[in-house]
Amino acid sequence: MGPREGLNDLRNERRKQMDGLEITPRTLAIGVGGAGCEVINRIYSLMPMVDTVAVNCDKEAMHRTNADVKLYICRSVTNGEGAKGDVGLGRDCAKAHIDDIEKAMTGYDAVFIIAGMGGGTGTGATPVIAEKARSMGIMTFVIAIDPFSFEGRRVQVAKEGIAKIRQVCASTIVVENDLMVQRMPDATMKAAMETVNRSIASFIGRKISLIKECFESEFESISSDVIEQRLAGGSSDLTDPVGSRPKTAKE
Ligand SMILES: Nc1nc2c(ncn2[C@@H]2O[C@H](COP(=O)(O)OP(=O)(O)OP(=O)(O)O)[C@@H](O)[C@H]2O)c(=O)[nH]1
Ligand SMILES: [Mg+2]
Repeated sequence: MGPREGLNDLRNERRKQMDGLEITPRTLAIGVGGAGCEVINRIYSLMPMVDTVAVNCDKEAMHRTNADVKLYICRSVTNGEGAKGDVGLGRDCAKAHIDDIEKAMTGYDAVFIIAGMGGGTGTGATPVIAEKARSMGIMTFVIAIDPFSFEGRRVQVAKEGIAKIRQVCASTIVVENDLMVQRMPDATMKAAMETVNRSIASFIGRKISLIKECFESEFESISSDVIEQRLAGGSSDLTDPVGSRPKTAKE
């Protein structure tokens, strides 16, 4: 038996051991506030493999939203009266429910947080949620929707909100509602926003597939390295975890 055949046998053996292993990373999409929850609705209905959480201070919007977990976060802070367009209240509501938020994110490897900027809930709660996710060691991405430039005061509120989110999460992507005005000049505001929501949902779907592929190919390549080292050392014992540990610089 030549060395190549030996290597192939060991690879096949290793694959058999890996077959029963679930190495899929756990990914979660969290929508915050009105716009975020609209995107979550879409993800929930079109991408059943993605776990979803909806966070909002708006009771009626909450009823319209479908998600695996719904967190209505303004009961204690505003007595259930919403965030009233106030960023400080949005932030306080998220802080008041930080244990629920943590519980909803527990066990996930990657989270995508989606929120519209310029109102109270999405702008105020998103930095709190992103910071918590990062402190839990979760790979964290934020998709922040910039309001239309004709929305007045909201534009400045959004700018400050995005800066705050960037302080806690470097992987923040800003999607501008304005882009749709340029691309679909005759569309209504609602149609333009729905187009943005659709593209965010499909972007997240693609990123989640990519993360899964990366994890899987990484795992495969680590395994084959270990196999090759083992073969070079003349041992066929693949189950000894100490022996298969890569050497550190000191060793
Ligand atoms: N693309 C898109 N943008 C939206 C949608 N709804 C609202 N927006 C934008 O997001 C900004 C923030 O709005 P919301 O998400 O409704 O605000 P909120 O976080 O619920 O804030 P409060 O209701 O004040 O607590 C708006 O100014 C709009 O520009 C939506 O469905 N899609
Ligand atoms: Mg709202």
